[in-house]
Amino acid sequence: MTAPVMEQADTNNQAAAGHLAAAGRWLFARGCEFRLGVVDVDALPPADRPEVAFAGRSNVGKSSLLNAITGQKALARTSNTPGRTQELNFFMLAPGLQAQGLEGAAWLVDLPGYGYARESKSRIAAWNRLLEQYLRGRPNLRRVFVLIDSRHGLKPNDLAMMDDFDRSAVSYQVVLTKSDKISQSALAAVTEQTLTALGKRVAAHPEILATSSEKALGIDDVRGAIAGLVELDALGYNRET
Ligand SMILES: Nc1nc2c(ncn2[C@@H]2O[C@H](COP(=O)(O)OP(=O)(O)OP(=O)(O)O)[C@@H](O)[C@H]2O)c(=O)[nH]1
Ligand SMILES: [Mg+2]
Repeated sequence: MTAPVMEQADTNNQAAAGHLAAAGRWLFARGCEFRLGVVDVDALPPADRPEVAFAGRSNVGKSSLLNAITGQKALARTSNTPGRTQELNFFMLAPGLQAQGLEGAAWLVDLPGYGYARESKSRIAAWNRLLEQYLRGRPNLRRVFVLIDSRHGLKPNDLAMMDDFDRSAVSYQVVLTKSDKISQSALAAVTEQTLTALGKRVAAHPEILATSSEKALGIDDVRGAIAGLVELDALGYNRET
């Protein structure tokens, strides 16, 4: 008896994922614009619409993923120099749409990277303080995507940040990056290890996504995950179109 029920659940999940991927493509086809870079939490834009943030170690591929999901090669600055993105950069998704009289579907936030070599203690402290203040000031933050290099898996500073998210009940989802750099079997192994490590974490999303910005893999999955966090109906999205 259980097998057909499981199959039905799988079919329903696949259908839901398909709808979200379509919604994600619709949403991200409506463009994305850089609005402001913030170095001080006093300068944060109003917390009045859904927000998702991208966090992760320096050089993990945050800015590249933002460029890939928005289809704009130079939207967020990318570089080979770790620590390049020093501010919180706010991007307005679908600026031409409106919901509840407000412009845009959501804020996408490119957070400064952490954990690059030779980082001073004072810089680590400043990063921690900025993140803490940011999280405290953003009740509209729907999810943080925690980017993890698929070649390296979870590192101590990733775990420390997730501890903070668990403690402050900030929902987060792991996204493996640079999947083009490893074999399918290595990707399966790191996925399994990561899922096991996330199992007991209260604020972790139970699914993880594997992506390559370079080869455009998993990009619709990230778009779909974001589409599931915004007010699609209020923004005028019609499933049938
Ligand atoms: N092969 C491959 N390289 C990637 C991918 N994503 C990013 N990179 C490269 O990794 C480097 C760092 O990418 P960024 O997107 O700048 O990383 P970041 O996380 O924004 O870095 P910081 O802003 O310094 O924290 C760049 O050289 C990218 O071209 C990917 O999917 N595949
Ligand atoms: Mg960056």
